Amino acid sequence: MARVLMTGFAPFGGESVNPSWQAVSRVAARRADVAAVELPCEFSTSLPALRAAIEEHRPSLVVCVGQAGGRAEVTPERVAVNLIDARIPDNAGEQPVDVPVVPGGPAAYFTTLPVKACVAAIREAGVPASVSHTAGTYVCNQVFYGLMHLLPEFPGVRGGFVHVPFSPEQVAASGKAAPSLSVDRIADALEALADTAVKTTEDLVVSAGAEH
Ligand code: PCA
Repeated sequence: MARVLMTGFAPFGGESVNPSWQAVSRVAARRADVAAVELPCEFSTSLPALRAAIEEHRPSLVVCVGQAGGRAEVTPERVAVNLIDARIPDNAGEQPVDVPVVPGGPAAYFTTLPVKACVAAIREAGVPASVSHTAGTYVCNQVFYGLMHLLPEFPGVRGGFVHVPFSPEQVAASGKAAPSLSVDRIADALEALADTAVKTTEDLVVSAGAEH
């Protein structure tokens, strides 16, 4: 039985691949203790798919991963907000604006991953990383919020969300001037993150704050 469940997303926004799914499936191919599941980039189906994956794999750690095109680093997310405000339609053509992920739910949830220790471990593995304080208001934030809302049903299970940059192939295919990281390096980062999260329950007390 897999100890760690990693999810990635289907391609969206006109892309033909999503490095989050490419990287988590690569980690699962490398390691018997990691299961990878692809989530649809759809507001109506992503959270039922996440619940089904947790019920199937019964992990002790859940790491959901998504693409954040334009970011240059692997960024463990600290906080999920109870807000959907879609800039573009999802893969089902839905574009909800200013609706909660969970009606009546708390405004926000914090990750239960030790994000600072994870960032230190990812850097140690040679991959650029930093803590992020916003997962946006699109499907990734929805999945992150939904995960943190769901986890109390699974006592002892910790989890959180990580955004990753474009892959070099995506940047080359579109000609956009955006930073990128190879799928192998993203996979290295996710392995370091999972290993650290499994063994670290108290996060490092170091500054990772931001003024903006
Ligand atoms: N990134 C999007 C949704 C799916 C993905 O990989 C986001 O950041 O919301």
